[in-house]
Amino acid sequence: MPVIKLVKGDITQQQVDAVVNAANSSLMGGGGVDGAIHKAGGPAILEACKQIIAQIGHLPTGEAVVTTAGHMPAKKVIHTVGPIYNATRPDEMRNLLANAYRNSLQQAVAHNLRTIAFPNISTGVYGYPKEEAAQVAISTVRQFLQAHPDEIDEVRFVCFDEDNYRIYHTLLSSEEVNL
Ligand code: AR6
Repeated sequence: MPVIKLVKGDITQQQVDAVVNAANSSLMGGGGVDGAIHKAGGPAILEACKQIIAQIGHLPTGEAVVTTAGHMPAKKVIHTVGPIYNATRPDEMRNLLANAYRNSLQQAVAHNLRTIAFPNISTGVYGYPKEEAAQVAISTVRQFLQAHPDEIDEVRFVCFDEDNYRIYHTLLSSEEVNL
């Protein structure tokens, strides 16, 4: 069975098959974890993103694509786009955030990437409440792993800020996970 792990730190330093990027639909880089990934991986990532955008125009919210990880220890980057939080549409927010996690995992399976590190998608600039986002992230990942027990070895939640780390620690410590 795959394991779920929790670490506090910088996703660009993770030795995994794939790190997930909380990008925007343009895939042209930005701040937060997106800026950190492009900086750590170097220009090869933006080059690959430009080629993808030339073909698809933009990456819709909830979808995911794979590029090189450039100079990072990871083999690949899975770019996904979380929702910009809108409190008047909570169901739509949950669905879009769940799609971002699920489609990232689907891309991992499609590219035979067996260890995947996720940042806390949408909980920075995009304003998704951290506790609710963590519940969506954990339940979506857990469901996916139950359905694909032989295709993924590890999902690692990489929390950069103390708030998210504490929330994930509380939610995950009641589960059979490797903390
Ligand atoms: N490693 C892991 N997590 C990080 C790192 C890092 N190096 N740096 C920040 N975080 P955000 P979003 C965490 O704003 O809310 C960008 O400009 C951070 O603590 O990066 O999905 C894109 O281009 C937070 O918990 O992403 C988009 O325009 C989490 O990453 C937009 O921001 C997500 O925060 C996407 O917004």
